[in-house]
Amino acid sequence: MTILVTGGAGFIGSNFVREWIGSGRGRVVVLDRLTYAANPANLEGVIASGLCVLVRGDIADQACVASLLQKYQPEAIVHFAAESHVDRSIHGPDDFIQTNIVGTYRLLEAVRGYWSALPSSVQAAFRFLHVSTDEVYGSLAVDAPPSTELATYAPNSPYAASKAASDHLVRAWRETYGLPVLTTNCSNNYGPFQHPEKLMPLMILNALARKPLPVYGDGQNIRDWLYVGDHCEAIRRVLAQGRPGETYNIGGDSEQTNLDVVRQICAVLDELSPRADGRSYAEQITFVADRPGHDRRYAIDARKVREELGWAPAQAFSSGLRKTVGWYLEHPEWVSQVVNGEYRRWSDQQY
Ligand code: NAD
Ligand code: TDX
Repeated sequence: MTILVTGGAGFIGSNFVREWIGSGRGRVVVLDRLTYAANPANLEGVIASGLCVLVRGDIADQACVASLLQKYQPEAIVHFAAESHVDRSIHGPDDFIQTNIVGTYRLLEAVRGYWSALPSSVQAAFRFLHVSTDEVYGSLAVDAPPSTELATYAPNSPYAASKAASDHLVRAWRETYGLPVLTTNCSNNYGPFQHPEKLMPLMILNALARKPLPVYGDGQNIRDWLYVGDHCEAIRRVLAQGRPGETYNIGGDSEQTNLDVVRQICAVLDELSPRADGRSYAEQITFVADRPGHDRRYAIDARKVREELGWAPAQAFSSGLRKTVGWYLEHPEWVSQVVNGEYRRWSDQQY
């Protein structure tokens, strides 16, 4: 089976591609614009295997996407490509509107042209899986039930609004043109290869560099955490067995305040890489100004994917966190590649 993966050189996409090829499922064509968030090194091993082709290109370039589809004839698309960082969307929404909304629209149009010309037997089996986020549902009160697939959309950041718009476009291409789409809305991912602008790697790397650990506001905002490998497994299940036109919520059943997450990271680091002075990394925790429009709580009700597709997270939060901290400790060369250049300029402006 050949699949096209957009955004496959980023965090979740590259984890997905490595696992897809590692488990012998077939060939992958990665379409990625290689923005600051991408690292082609994430795919080195799989490209060497000959089973993965990396094409540098923009999902908003409809002609480029159309020619790739003609050339490689994929049986499915898994759409990860996006601008993904909420803080960046607050400082500059343009790229978010362009990639997440216009890009998804252009991609859908290219895919619609390709799909509608396929022989009917191939057409019936074709799938377009759109990877989205729990942030589209907006902020939940601490005692509110977790969001189901029927929750009202109430995005609060430019990032969340752009992802919500892309979800609506995907839905419309099903209802209007019959494209066999699937959408997944997932909670916060963590694990290897995540860009150091995101909470967990940022805290790990700042701790080791003896920099402040900047906790926004009072640190009581709640996120639901899912190990990236569990998210990838859920996507594989939805792709194989999901019902076209349906949305599946994916969550880790692991709600934590940000402050608790940061304290747990410090505790693991204290054990695996103790400070020379014997003091705890937790001393570096610093409360800083809150993120504008900072959603208080996200929580996902993932009963549908559990009951229909038999998926459940396999990785407990405590062991997943330990594995993740260990990975960053063992991969300083990856970190230095990513932390140089564009990311460095951005983080210098921020902190
Ligand atoms: P990421 O920022 O690590 O990677 C995004 C990738 O998309 C990068 O490789 C980048 O180069 C590529 N890209 C950006 N613009 C592009 C364009 N115009 N054309 C082609 N490629 C482009 O993001 P991630 O954390 O891996 O997230 C992947 C997807 O999953 C996103 O759609 C995101 O909204 C969604 N998601 C992420 C999380 C999370 O916690 N990280 C949770 C739920 C959903
Ligand atoms: O330095 C920080 N300090 C801090 O307190 C950073 C970077 C974050 N935070 C807080 C903000 C959030 O409440 O930690 C929480 C997690 O922040 P991020 O890692 O930026 O993730 P979040 O905003 O929750 O969004 C993530 O999950 C959903 C991904 O970046 C999105 O792409 C995904 O859709």
